[in-house]
Amino acid sequence: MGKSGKQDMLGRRSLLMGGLAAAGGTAICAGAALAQQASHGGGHRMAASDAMAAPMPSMGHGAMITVGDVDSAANGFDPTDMLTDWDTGTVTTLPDGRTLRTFEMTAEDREIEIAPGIRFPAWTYNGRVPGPALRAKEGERLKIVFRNYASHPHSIHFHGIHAARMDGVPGAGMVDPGDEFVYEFDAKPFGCHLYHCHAMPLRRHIHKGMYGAFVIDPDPERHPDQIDVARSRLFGTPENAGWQELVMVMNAFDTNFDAENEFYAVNTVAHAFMKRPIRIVKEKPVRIYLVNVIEFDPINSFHLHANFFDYYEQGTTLTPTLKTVDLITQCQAQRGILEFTFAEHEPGLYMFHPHQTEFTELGWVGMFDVVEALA
Ligand SMILES: [Cu+2]
Repeated sequence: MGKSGKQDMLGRRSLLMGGLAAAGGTAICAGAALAQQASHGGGHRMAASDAMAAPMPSMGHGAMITVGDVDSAANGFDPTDMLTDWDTGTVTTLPDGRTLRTFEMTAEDREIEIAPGIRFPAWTYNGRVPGPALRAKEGERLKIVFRNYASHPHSIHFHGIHAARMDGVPGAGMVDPGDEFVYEFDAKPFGCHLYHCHAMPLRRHIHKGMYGAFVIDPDPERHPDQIDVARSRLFGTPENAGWQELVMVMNAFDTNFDAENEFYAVNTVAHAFMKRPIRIVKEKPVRIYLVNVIEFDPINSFHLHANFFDYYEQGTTLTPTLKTVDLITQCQAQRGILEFTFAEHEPGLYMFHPHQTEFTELGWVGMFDVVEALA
C-alpha cells in the first residue's frame, strides 16, 4: 500500500478497508460477502493444508475478515504448519558426554504475503516470519551458526543466560552481509523465550520480521520434586506426546511504514485461524507457547472463549504463576505458557483473540475446532 496524503488522514481501520479494496479482486472487506454466504446457508469449505486445519466456519452477519487465501506455497511457510514446526537442530555428543545441539540460521530479505493480496518486504530468519521455533533441553550446549545472506547487518539476540560476547548486540555477534557468526552458550534457564535481531534501529529490525520462539524444556532429572511435570514439558517423551502443543508468535505488520501496524496476527497471516480453525482433540490437554513480538503497540493479550487456563510467566517455573484465568496480557517481548483442556466441553468452535479488540478486527483472531477425535 503506498502512502498518500489522503491515507495519512485516515485511521488504520479505514486504511485496511481502502487498502484491501484497492488490492483488487484478490482481497476485499468481507462483511457483505460472508453475510451473504451465511444467509445462503453458509457451509463454505476450504481445503485443509494440514491434518490440524479444519474447514472454514460459516460466519454470521457482521463477520469481517479478509477474503481469499494467502499463497502459503509461495511464502514458503504456512501458519498452521508453524504451530507444530519445531526446529530441534542436530545433536552430537561432546567429549565430556554433554549434548551439543547445533542450529543453522540465515538472514534473508524476502517479500511475503501477510493477508490476501497484501505483500510485505520482510527481513527473515531462514526465509520465514516468524523465524524457526528453536527447541532444546535445559543444560545442553547450544551452537547457532548464523549466516547473513541479507542486505543489512543483522544479529541474533537470544533471551537466555550467556556471555556478553554472545549477546548479539553491536560489537558482539553483529554480522555483516556475507559474513557468519557462531553463537554458543548453555541452554538455560528452561522456559518459553524468544530471539530477535538486535541491529539498530532496533524496532525496524524487529518489525521487519526478525524474531522467533526459543523454548528450553526442563531436564526432568534436575527437578526430582516435579519430575512428572518436567517430563510432560520435555519434547519427545511419551508424557509430552499426551499433550497437544502449539507455538504461537503474536506479530504485526506496518505495511505503510508510518510506525503503526496495519495487520495483526498469530504466525503472520491475518485471519488464518478463522479460515482454518485449529483442530483440538477434546481429550488431549493443550499447551501453548505464546510469544508477543509486536512493535509500536506496547500491549497485546490472549483471551480464550468459554474456558479458562493456567499460565506460566516466561515458562520458567513448573507450577503456574497464574491459575484459572481466561486472559493474559503481554508487553513487547513478554511470553509464557498456557495450559488448558476442552475435555469437559461439547465439541465446537471456540474463539481466541486479544482483548485489544482493534487488533482482532485487523487480523488477530482465531478458532479452536474441538472434536472428539481426529478424522
Ligand atoms: Cu536485523
